[in-house]
Amino acid sequence: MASKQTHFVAVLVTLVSLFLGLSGCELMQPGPSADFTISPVIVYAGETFELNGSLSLGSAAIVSYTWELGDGQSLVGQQVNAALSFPGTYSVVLTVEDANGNLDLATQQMVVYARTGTVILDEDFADGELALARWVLDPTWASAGDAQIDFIRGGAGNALYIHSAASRWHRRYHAIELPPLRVGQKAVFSCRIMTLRNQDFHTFLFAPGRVELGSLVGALPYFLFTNEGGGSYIQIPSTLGTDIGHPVGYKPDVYRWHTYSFVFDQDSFELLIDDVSWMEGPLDVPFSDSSIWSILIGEESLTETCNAYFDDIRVTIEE
Ligand SMILES: [Ca+2]
Repeated sequence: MASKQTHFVAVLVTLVSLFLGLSGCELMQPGPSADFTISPVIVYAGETFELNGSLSLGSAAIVSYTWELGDGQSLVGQQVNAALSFPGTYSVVLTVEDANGNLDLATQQMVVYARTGTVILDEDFADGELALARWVLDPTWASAGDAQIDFIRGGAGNALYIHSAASRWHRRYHAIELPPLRVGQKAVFSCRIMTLRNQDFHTFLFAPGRVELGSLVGALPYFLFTNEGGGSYIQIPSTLGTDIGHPVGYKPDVYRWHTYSFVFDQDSFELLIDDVSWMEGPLDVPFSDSSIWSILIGEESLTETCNAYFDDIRVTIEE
């Protein structure tokens, strides 16, 4: 009897072991594992790239590959060609399904760049007064009547004329969206300005990058020309108005156009006046932290006045 009972227990143990073993075998057949590659490594807006899901694994056959590109596009296939129309950062998601109906997904962040040479903004005020609507007035201090579009002979054509009084703070802005900058690329902001010395005090502002109009947090360095204090200021907004240099001394130069350009890469800036480099330095805030910027022109001084023409405001992506 004792041996029969022992034998029965042994059989039971064997059966249980077999059952657990079979269960274990099922656990050894996991669902699929999604993985994919994107090529080429650098992707530009509007240009074809390839998504390849063949790195995905599964103990059962993978029967479907579904792609979500992050802009609303959805594609199907192990290997697909795609394009994204606009620069930016996208989350690309691959979902795979195996023959047992098990799913897995993989996500990759993908940066889409703009080609060098892309023109983000080119404002020449050619359409006259209509342009005023594109350059929105900050009504905090100034009134709309403090600016107008004038026609200037000698090549400039229409230009924006700001002539606010001493008690004003005339700011006009235009929002732009900048693409992510690939290593080696730069964003170049430029503006032609002509000041008029028909009064004792005048000032002008060219502030290429504000995240919020009313706040300097996260903004890019800007250029303020004023005769108060005897010159011009490059200001690093994160230190709120602390001027870091006076690249141009106060020397009224009237009825003559000058081109002011800021060049930004991911962590530094350079100011050029008439294509001559006047100043450069590091950026406190990495350039790519925001893609939406407002370009400000006008003045930011309540003690002086603005009497200047602005024209040919351009933003380009350069190398
Ligand atoms: Ca013009």
